[in-house]
Amino acid sequence: MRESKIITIERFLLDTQPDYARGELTSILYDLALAAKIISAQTRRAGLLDILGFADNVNVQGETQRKLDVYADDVIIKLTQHTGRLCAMVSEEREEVISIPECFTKGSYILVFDPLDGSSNIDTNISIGTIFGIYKTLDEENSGCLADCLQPGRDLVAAGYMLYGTSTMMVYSTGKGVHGFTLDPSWGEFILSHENICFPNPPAYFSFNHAITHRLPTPILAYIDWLRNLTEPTLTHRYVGSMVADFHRNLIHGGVFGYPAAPTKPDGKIRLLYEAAPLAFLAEQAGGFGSDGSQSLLEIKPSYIHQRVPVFIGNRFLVEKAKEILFPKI
Ligand code: AHM
Ligand code: MG
Repeated sequence: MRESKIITIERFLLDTQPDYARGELTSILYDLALAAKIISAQTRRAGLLDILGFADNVNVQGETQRKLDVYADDVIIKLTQHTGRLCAMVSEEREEVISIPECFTKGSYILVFDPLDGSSNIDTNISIGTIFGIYKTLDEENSGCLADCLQPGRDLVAAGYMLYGTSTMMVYSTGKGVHGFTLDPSWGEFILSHENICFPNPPAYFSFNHAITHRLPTPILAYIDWLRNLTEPTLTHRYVGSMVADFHRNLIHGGVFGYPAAPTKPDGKIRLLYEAAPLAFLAEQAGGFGSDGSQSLLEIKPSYIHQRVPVFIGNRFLVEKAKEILFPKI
């Protein structure tokens, strides 16, 4: 008989931390789990606390920041910048690299994050999430300069996301499989609920925004048609509009999420550093693949921190088919 166990995220992190991490990476992940609890609590009370609606600022992407975006960004920075583990951060909500204030010790890791992915869904009570990636610095001095932040996804030492959905989950990988934890709100603990997640086969879903399909180039339309007409297996279309939620559903049930380039969005919409690369890292760890249509998302070195990239991510054979159709061998 299989003995059942209750394993908290803290216990799992301590038991599985990589040898080289010396506890530092483990503490960053633990701080992020705490950030997830705080953001989740605020998300649940959003309507009551008059948090819904827009903050006054427009972020670097030209999008109006919602109050919860600002809150989530603030929580992550305040929980991590003083710990002596990080030497720089990049957030979707901040134009420049975030330096660690002089009064705090610098560490040897870089944290990149989208504090609240899918924020257009906040005021309609639809799942949203946080995405993060963690890199090592490139130099011994822990300077935390721009070059440290512009590393390809292949060099990630850890990545993950938090999903604020029907339950709150934290899913992460340090390069040894993908593991998911569900928050028990009454205990305030993340409990291991999904160990060693792999994309199942056959997959069940494909996820594209069909409102933009009329603007897409013919080869992309041919690929979407291939997905639509697949018979073994047949795929159903689902699109939340929060990439983290679409990715999570497809990770659990199998499928592919795509946000291609279009004439109006020549580089696509998804940000490489803190959205696409962390999810591509998780996808590979779960037996899947993430590509920009021609190459692995993990091989692309960002030229600037808010760079956008076309994205196809999910079960490997579904993603590889995109390249076959987009770049046929002559
Ligand atoms: P955000 O980080 O500002 O929320 O934007 C990214 C989101 C993704 O989560 C989602 O897949 C995409 O934008 C949805 O875009 P669209 O509404 O064009 O389909
Ligand atoms: Mg966002």
